Amino acid sequence: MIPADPKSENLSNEEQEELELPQSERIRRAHEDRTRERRKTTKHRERMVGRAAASSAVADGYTPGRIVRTEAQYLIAELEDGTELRVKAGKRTLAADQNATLVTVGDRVLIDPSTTGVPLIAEVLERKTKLLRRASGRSDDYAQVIVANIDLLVIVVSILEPPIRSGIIDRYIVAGLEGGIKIAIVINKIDLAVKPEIKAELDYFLTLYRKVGYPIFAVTANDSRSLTPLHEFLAGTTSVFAGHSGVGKSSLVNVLLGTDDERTGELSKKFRRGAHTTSRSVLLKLGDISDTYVVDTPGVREFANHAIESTQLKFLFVEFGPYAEMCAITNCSHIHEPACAVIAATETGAIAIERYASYVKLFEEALEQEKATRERF
Ligand SMILES: Nc1nc2c(ncn2[C@@H]2O[C@H](COP(=O)(O)OP(=O)(O)OP(=O)(O)O)[C@@H](O)[C@H]2O)c(=O)[nH]1
Ligand SMILES: [Mg+2]
Ligand SMILES: [Zn+2]
Repeated sequence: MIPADPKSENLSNEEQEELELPQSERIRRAHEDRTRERRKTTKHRERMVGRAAASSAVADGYTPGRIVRTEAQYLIAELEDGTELRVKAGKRTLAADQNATLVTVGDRVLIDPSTTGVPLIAEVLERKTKLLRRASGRSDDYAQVIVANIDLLVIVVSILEPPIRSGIIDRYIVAGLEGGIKIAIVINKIDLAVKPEIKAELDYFLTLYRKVGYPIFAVTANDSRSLTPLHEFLAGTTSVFAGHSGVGKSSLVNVLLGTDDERTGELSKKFRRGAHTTSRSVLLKLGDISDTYVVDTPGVREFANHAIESTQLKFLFVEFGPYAEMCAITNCSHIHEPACAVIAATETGAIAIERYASYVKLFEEALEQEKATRERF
């Protein structure tokens, strides 16, 4: 499980000798060393995290991997040689990210191969980016990490069935930006945009988000040619497809993969909404293009943003920037202040009313969360 280092000419004699040992002996020794270390220091955690960053993982006897999906209580890690390994996380699993989901799809992990039975994730490495949502049914600020270490959030909506709403798009934009992730928007099911008023709505949203500055694609999973620009855009990235249930995330992923691997579902006849077909996130390699991965996620009914400071929220609505400079009051929240240039720009239509409405909604939610936090302490 521990691949010999191909760059072995850079190793010291001792390390070189280590590599010549049978793999089982190497693992045993590495594990012994680690156990000794562990006992030596109380600052063990910090050191482990620091060391992991220095990527001495293999020399330490740990196998690096990336979590690609879950399977019941287990996680499936893809190892560097491309093979998959069933692993688990436990009380002894260390994580740089506190008060958040311990392990999730996209996480880079170090696996302890010396444990008997299902190997244990020794450590979850620091997440470069993360997509967070507020954990339902919890009042503290615990963050549910939907997916980690992705470059691009592809917000999927459908023009009809279910109908497009900017509220969910803006929530995801905020969550993506907050997590350090780039944004793209996909409007699916354009084959259903037949009536002139639906076509007009499609054009309206395309123009709106293009103007704000996010790449946006109008596609239909029923015609793979409509996906060519998106396909090219995804090359070289690790992206996550997120959105309401039934908008066609899995259908699109299937077309992009050129397979039927991802299960897709029927819409409920009554509501024309998705029936939550995809039940867990899965990271997939996009066929022939190297280093291109996509994570298909289960559809959400609603998306509650994880705690964002009310005073910081305005910076995530990028098109407010040029107007905010002209507000009469410094640190204007653009909610109630007199001579607010953002409100004025919304009135003239320079800022889309939907975007401003999303801002107000999210601002109020942020205030509520801050109040709840104050009351807890
Ligand atoms: N007309 C039309 N139907 C589509 C299109 N894309 C997907 N569908 C249909 O929409 C339904 C839902 O598609 P899924 O791909 O399962 O949707 P999903 O977003 O993965 O849903 P969840 O897994 O529940 O989140 C299926 O019946 C698809 O056949 C499209 O471009 N046009
Ligand atoms: Mg799905
Ligand atoms: Zn203002």
